Parts: sequence; C-alpha cells; structure tokens
Amino acid sequence: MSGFKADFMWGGAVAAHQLEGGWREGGKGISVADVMTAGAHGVAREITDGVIAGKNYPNHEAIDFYHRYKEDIKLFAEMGFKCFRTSIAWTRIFPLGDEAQPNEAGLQFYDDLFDECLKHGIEPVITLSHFEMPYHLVTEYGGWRNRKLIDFFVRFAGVVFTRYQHKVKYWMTFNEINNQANYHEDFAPFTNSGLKYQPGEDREPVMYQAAHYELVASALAVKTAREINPALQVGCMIAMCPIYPLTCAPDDMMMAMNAMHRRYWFTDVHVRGRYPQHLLNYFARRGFELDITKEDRQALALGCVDYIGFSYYMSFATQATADNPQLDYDESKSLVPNPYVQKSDWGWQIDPVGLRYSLNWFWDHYQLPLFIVENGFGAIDVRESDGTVNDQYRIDYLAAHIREMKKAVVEDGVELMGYTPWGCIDLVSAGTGEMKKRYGFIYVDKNNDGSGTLARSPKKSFSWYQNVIQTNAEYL
Ligand code: P53
Repeated sequence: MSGFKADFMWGGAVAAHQLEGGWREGGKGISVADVMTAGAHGVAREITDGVIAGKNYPNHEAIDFYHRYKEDIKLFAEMGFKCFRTSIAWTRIFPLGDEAQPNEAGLQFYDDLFDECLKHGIEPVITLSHFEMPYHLVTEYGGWRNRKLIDFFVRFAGVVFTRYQHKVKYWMTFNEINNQANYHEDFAPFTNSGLKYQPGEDREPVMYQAAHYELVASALAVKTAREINPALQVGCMIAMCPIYPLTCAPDDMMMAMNAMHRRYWFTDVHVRGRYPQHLLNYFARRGFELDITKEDRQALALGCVDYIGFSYYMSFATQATADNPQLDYDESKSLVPNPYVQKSDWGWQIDPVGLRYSLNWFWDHYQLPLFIVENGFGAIDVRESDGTVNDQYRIDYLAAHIREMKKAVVEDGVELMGYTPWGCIDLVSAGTGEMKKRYGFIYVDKNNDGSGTLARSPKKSFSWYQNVIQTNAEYL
C-alpha cells in the first residue's frame, strides 16, 4: 500500500505556447507569447510592439509539437501517463479574441490532439489561459484592465467546454493567476493579464482591477461549465511559493503572514467566492477604488471552483525591515535568501519539505481536493557522446518531492488528485525563453539560438518516472 489511491493521476504538464510552435498555422492569431524574445537568467525577455523582423521569438517554433504530437504522446504513453496537462491556445480558437465565431481549424486541432491522448488511455487536463492570450486584446483593449475581456473569455470557455465536454473532464481557468502579485516587473502582468504599464503609472491598483475581472471571468466560466455538463470539474491554478519568516522574530512572522495574504488571496476568491477582509481593508488603507459591482460579487459567489490546481517549484523567505513599519510585501524587494536550502542554476530555492507544507496549507485553508499540476527542476542537461542524458539531479529533485507528497497524503491526510511534473518534454522556458533551462524526461535537440534537429530522445529520468508510475511510487 503506497498511499496513493489506485486512480491517482500521474502524468506530465506543458502549455500550448511553450511547445506547439505552428504560430501562424490553422488560422492561429498572435498571442502575447509571440511578441516575447528570448532572455536568460537575470536578463528579462523583451516584450516588443508586435512581431519585429530579425528578433528571436522562441515560441514561434517552440518544439514543433503542433506537427509532432503523435510521436510525443506515444512516448508519454510509454512512460505510463494517466493524464496529460496542456492548455488550449486561445488564439487558435479566437485568433483576435473578440470574434463572434470560433475558428474551426483550431477547434479541429484540439479534437485530434485529445483523440490521440484518449487512444493511449491518457486523460487530457486542460488550462484555458496559460500565458497566451490574444495580443489583439492587449493592443485594442488594454488587456485585462478592460471589463470587456470577461465576455470574450467566457465565450471562449463556453465554446471549448461544449466542444470537448466528452473528451475533457478536468479544466483550470487561469494559469498561476497570482504571479501578478509581482507587478513591479513587466513579465507577470503581461503574461497573466496582457498589461503594459505606462511610465509612472501606479501599477498596483491596475493589477488588482485586472485580477478582479479575471476572477469574475473564471467564476462565470465555472458556472457555464456546470450548465453545459455537470460532470465537468473546473479548478483554479495557483503558483505556490510558500513564504517563510527568515527568523522567529514576531515581526518576521507577521511579515510572512502579510506576504502570504498578498500572494494567495486569489485562492480565497476562487474557492470561497468572496474577497478576504484583510484585502478589502488594504484597498481602503491604500485608497484603491476598484470597479467591483454587486453583479460581480454574485458571480464570484456562484462560481466557486471544484478543486485547487497548483504549481510548486520553490519556497521563499522574507523579513521585516525598519523602513517598512506597516510590514507591506513588495515581491521585488521583500524576499531574502533562505540559508537552509540549495538553489538551482536559475536561483530557484530547492525545498521538498515546502511541498508538504504547501499541501497542508491548502488543505487546512480550503478542504478542497488538490492537484499538483506543476513541479520540476530546470537544469542544464549534457548529452553524452552516445546521446544519453544522465539527469540524476532531476531524479533526485523529483523523488524528494514525491516523498514529501506521500507524507502529506499518508501521514497528514491531505486529499490529492494527482501529480503532473512540469515540462515532461523539454520546451521553451516561460520565464527566460531559453531551451537551455530543461525540465523534461524527454530530451529535445534544440538550442537557445534555434538550431537543432528537434529529435526526441528519452533521458535517464524517463525510465525512472515510468517505474514510479508503474509502482504507484511504492519504492522511491
Ligand atoms: P520557467 C515563476 C515562478 C513559478 C512558476 O518556469 C513560474 C514562473 C514564471 O516563470 O511559471 C510556471 O519556464 C509556469 C510555466 C513555466 C514553469 O513554471 O520560467 O506555469 O509556464 O514554464 C517553469 O522555468
């Protein structure tokens, strides 16, 4: 008895824009991911005004999954995947985002993709919006700062729920909706919400307004799904980086609590259908006057999610400082290194125990089924002369996290639906646009500069994960 139920959903996770490529095929429109160049650790991706000739846009081709998905799904099936998490590129279905009618070629692509999964006994788990909203909605409407986007999103959701209701049971609305708590940088506001800030603009209330419209759109999507087919299960998707106090000094503890409030109130609204009082009081203190109507509040209350999907890569730590008497959290300034954990080459703190802590935190707060829909280790892989990749560091990372996940289930009684490690096949990094930051069990021959044959080959971790699934993680 390993502790994971027999129907535990082992699988892998990706997002359309990071692997499909085919950026102009089948009538696809330009997405926000299509106007982001390649960066690196410490070098932000450039967000260009439209697509500019001569720049390197890694998502345009990505790993060409659009043409190669049959080969890739066969490899997932070989590993024993029970499910496969990907997203539907909004721009394949509504190329501009504001059309009245969907694009049939795009709908057909996902019919074929889901059929291919189901043929292999792999259940698709689908995110509606994963950092790939139509770019037209940014240029014409200002992204999610505009209330009109609610209708566009709900239309998109309704179309795909209706079309795929007999192929896809598990859905999520907005990927890592809470990344934008880090509104000081340009990346998260743009990828989450299509927000481009004016110089000198007060960014914070704009972020809260955009997030509010998204939360209303998410709730209306949940309601729509239930009307179309009550068997559908719709979750939220939260980037979980638990924030620890650097020390047990009471002010450090309060600072950590405030930080958790600022990053995770999104979950309260998704799950409970209303704003937490601490946030309403914060809006009042800061003088933010947001457009939150009575109808919005009703919509939120009627669209609570069925489960909580979340990503877990790392934990954070924070500290109270003398220049911050209110103990306000500013993600660009308030984080400090945790001296007790190691870091990846990209500075992400490696903390398997933090996963057990996160599972318990979610379960204690919400008592909703949990689904770990991303976890993984971005690393530089070296291919040996015989083509193999000895990624023992990835096996070590994943094994340590699965052990903690097991303790959360067996010892702590957390209800966990499944586990889909991120980037089960190498793909374009979201944060940096690099190929070099690899997560996969399957190596893809492609380099940062776009060179490479795109050939696929299993790494050492491939057979390791195959064994984990086969034994339901009995032996780790
Ligand atoms: P990359 C920041 C913090 C935690 C998760 O990230 C994050 C990010 C954004 O970079 O993103 C999620 O590729 C996201 C995926 C992404 C993955 O984590 O920057 O849902 O799209 O690829 C890993 O290493």
